[in-house]
Amino acid sequence: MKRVLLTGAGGGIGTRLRTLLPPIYDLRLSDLKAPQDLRAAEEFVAADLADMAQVERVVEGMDGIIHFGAQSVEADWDTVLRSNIEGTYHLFEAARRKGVKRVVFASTNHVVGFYPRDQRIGIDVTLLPDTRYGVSKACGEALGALYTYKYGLEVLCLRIGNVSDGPADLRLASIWLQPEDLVQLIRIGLEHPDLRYEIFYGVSANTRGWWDNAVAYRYGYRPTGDSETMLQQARDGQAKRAPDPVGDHYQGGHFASTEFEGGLERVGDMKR
Ligand code: 15L
Repeated sequence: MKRVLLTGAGGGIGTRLRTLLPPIYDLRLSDLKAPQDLRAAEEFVAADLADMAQVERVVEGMDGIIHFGAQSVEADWDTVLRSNIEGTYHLFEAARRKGVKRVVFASTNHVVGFYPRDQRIGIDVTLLPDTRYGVSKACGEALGALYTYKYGLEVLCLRIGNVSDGPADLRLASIWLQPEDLVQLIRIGLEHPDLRYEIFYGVSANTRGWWDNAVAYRYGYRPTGDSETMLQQARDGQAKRAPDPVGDHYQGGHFASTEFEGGLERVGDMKR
């Protein structure tokens, strides 16, 4: 794996990857516009994911793609439709047309955000998206499966928790992903010889984690981060949050409680 395209290079995770990945891959960065701090040694090609011709141009000549370009939180339907559903379709279709073999797709924990926090879940549970954003990422996972089985791409979907230097509240302590562990996951996605189509949770080895990431471990993932070492910081952050009975119940947190109609008793928990 030599030439790798990173979409969403100007976003929060993209910015971290611009530092962490260059020792490993020859990167082409892309986003709607160039990061302000673009360095002379960095290659940047602007592209709007909503425009198929631009996406084809940016994937040309790449061996692999790390696809982080997206609307990354909840938004109105037109926004998620254009950026995340049509945009991800363009990305996979352009990869097929241009012969790019591998795609690492940034999915999210919000495809399963309506599972309660006291339930440990694997990757094979019924999807329960907590937002239109979560629905759009579930569509991206499905597109990845289609392009793998129908057209021979190889795709890793990462249901990412929260990438940061440390957890800002207790929910984030359960879903924290240390940036270096994300790099391990990306390397499996781009380099593992046995990978065809898989879904992993993008999460570190948090003592208070909610997700069974056995499939990732089978591919050799060995996370080194555990948010327990920063628990006090998470507790302090939590103490500053307003109580949120719905958000505090579900794994998706405030993504789940935003626009939620009625109380928790209305729907109950999915029991499988
Ligand atoms: C996500 O999918 C978001 O992209 C990120 O900004 C975080 O908010 C994260 O989920 C989360 O669940 O906290």
